[in-house]
Amino acid sequence: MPSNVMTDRLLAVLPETLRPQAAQRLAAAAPTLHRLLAGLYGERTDFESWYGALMASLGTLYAARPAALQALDAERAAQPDWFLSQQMLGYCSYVNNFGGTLAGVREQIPYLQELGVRYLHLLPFLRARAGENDGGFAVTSFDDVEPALGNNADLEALTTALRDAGISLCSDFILNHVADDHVWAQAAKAGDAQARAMFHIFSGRSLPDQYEATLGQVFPQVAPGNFSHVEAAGGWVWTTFYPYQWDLNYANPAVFAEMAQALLRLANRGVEVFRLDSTAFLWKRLGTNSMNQPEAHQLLQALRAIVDIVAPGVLLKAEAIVPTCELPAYLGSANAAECHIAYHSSLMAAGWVGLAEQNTAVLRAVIANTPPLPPAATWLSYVRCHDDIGWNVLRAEAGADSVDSAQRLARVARFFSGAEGSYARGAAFQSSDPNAAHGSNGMAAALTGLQSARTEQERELAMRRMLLLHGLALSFGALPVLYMGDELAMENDESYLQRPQHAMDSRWLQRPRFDRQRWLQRHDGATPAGRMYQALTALVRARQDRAALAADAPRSLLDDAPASVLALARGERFRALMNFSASAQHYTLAGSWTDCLSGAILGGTITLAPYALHWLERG
Ligand code: OTU
Repeated sequence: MPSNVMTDRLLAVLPETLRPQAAQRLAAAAPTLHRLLAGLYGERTDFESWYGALMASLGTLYAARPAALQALDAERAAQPDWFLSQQMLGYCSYVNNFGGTLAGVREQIPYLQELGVRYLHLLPFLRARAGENDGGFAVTSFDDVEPALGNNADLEALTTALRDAGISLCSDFILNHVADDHVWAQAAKAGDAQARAMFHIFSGRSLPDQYEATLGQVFPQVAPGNFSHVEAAGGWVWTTFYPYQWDLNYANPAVFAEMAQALLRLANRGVEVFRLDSTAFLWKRLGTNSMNQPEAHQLLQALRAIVDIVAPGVLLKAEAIVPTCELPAYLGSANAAECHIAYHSSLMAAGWVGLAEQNTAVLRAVIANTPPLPPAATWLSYVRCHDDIGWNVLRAEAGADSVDSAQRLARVARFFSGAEGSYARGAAFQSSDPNAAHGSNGMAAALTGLQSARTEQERELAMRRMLLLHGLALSFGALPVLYMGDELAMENDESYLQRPQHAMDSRWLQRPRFDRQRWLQRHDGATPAGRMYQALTALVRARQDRAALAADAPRSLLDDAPASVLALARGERFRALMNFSASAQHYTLAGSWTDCLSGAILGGTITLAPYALHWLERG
């Protein structure tokens, strides 16, 4: 059947007024969508009728899109690079920790505005599995808010209020797996064949064993292996993460169609950005680690084409915690656009390596391996997030010059666990072997030594380390996202050890409740909270009016700095100098430069104090 007959199925459900615009979007994106889906599922005899039904369901969701969101779509279609501005700043938190409920988060909007936030990522707030649920990453229903946090009306009220305040709401969309009490999993356990086909279920160990031979492990200690025996399902279920998180089977087109529609229903409630969780794992292939497979990219590109047709104001953000060389593909290829934003976890982790080693070699290697991006796409830069800092993404960069990268990264992990007199107060994640590197946990204030500081000098150095990493995230050329609590220098939260369902997962160390006391102190420079808040907001403001710091403005790594200093040029007129060393370093500037933060005029050979951050502007 020719594909214009198919697109007619979408147009047929739309009111007359929306048809010309829809026809335009279809002309631009439907051929790509059809090609991608035919590549994935075209061998099925029922492919064309399945595709036609998908088109009709997309039409229904298009017609249901509220007028205010249609207007946003039009605005953003006219300016597709809107999120690359240096005015963009993100903030990330759990709903319960930040505002108690979705309604409580609404009350925090003035604070977000004060900070200069334009993008709010709320960690999973959809109905999650009862009991253990990996912080909400085990979703029971994509169509309901977690009752403890509110309901769909609260969600819509929040997205509306945020939009009015110029803040886009980002929601996790956990597309790799569902909770074992999602209706599909329940029906699969009850023996429903269609539901079983939504998952990877094996009756015996033969195939799971063959897959395991080349698979990695995300939680080797608390959830070893990638398959869980489920009596009711009559076999082994693929569970990359916790045993109660069942991986979806995207080789089944029904999974793709259902998930795409679930995403659009949330978009119609006003979610503007989707953090696509665990994107690397969507496609399984025997004999590989089943990560970053070409089909995973085709699925994401198909999702992008659907968003471009139905809700082009929406952004997709890839969460793929993978080596640097695998990252660019998540932002698209010459053939098709993919996500708009991708986490740069190598850059994040390399910043911490820089602190531990007082050397920027790994950071420089990561930056050298970071290619220029396609238009209207960018990295997400960050200092911390709710997960561990995963070290293994740096295996390639840490192994340059025949250094043993595993040993090197294990040393870094030990450093952040506080070994050998280090100032850091973190915890190793998922590894009891001190010679293995997996990840490290802890709030930024704990990892930079603020939490352990006893003297004013120690506090000062720790503050500088915090600002150094934030300065990198804010000047790199990306969409920077602050992690709730870091702006107030909040410390580790050990209370998870008292909660049996969390005690074995030390990522909870960096998931504290918003500290009202520190918030009240934020304008008092005599407190650690106020000192951090003032210094950080000064950086944010300095960034806001400098176009050289826009995500897509040119960036180059300068090679004229000492090994412990990272020198970034943003065009001809802007330099960021970052000293990762505990000792003063020298750097020679040609011409005269103004320090954007202190106003000082600098030139010639300058001295960079320990852990100093300078943003310099020519003239
Ligand atoms: C994501 O992360 C989430 O950010 C985690 O909070 C979830 O536990 C997980 O998915 C399952 O939903 O590799 O690319 O700390 O980096 O679990 C996906 C390890 C991931 C995380 C890892 C992860």
